[in-house]
Amino acid sequence: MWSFVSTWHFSKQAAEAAAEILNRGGDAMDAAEAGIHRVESDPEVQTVGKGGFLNAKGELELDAAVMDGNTLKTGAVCGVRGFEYPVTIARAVMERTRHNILIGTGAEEFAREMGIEECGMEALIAPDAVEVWKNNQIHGHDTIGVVALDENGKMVAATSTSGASMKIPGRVGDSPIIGSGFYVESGVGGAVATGLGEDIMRTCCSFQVVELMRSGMHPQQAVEQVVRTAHETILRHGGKPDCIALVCMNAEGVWGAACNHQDFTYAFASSECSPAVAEVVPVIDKDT
Ligand code: SD4
Repeated sequence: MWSFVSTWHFSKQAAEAAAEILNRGGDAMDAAEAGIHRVESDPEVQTVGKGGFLNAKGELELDAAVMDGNTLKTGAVCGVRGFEYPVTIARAVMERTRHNILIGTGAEEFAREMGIEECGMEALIAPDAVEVWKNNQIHGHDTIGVVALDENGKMVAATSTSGASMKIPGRVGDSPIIGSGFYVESGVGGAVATGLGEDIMRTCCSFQVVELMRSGMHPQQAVEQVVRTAHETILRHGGKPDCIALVCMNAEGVWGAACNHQDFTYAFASSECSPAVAEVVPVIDKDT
């Protein structure tokens, strides 16, 4: 039995790529990486990889992470420029260094040393993203986050994003931060987040979802509880919650999804069902 869940409708292509690997008994990390590659190289997706939203200086800075639920090893990169597949650099950080996170030029230099293909930042910048930047529009942010379970029971979480549009250069969101944007432990479960990183980080959302699943809570109840609690905690401390959305999966391959805003979608696939997309009804609505 294998299972896969990922954030946003645009990740259906990731579910398809992952399904090809998981269906033939492949590894959850290979499936997660291959799935995310599809989205990173799709210029139509304006919030991940090629075609992603630009920072305040008109540059494209990318964040990504992976986590292996068998070993609890993680690798992440922040603010990487000129590489089409930041998730692959993140995987190399996990597999080939003794560190968890590399940033900016250090991450880029490491990627070159590892022989990871570099295309230059210009090749990744789409005309639409330049238009948005020229008009000084803050156009939001979305992350692809995936949780995969393979036939061997190995669970993996991975993320990739261009982060918040018009961000201050050097800004890092939740997506490459363990426990906030992603967390996974084989035999327990995994979770990934999308939304405004500043809010997701304050409330350590992904780790909390996994801990609730560890206590035996159903994945759907766990994500709903964490979204609601994060939202209410920010409110209680005088903040105004922005978008918070999560998907998760337990060790049996059962997934859940929850959000505090309209229009959140996710993709899923498993050994029992073909890749498909579903829309989530907000558990609480930040706009009402
Ligand atoms: C960030 N959480 O950098 C990411 C962006 C995102 O929906 O997922 N937005 O804050």
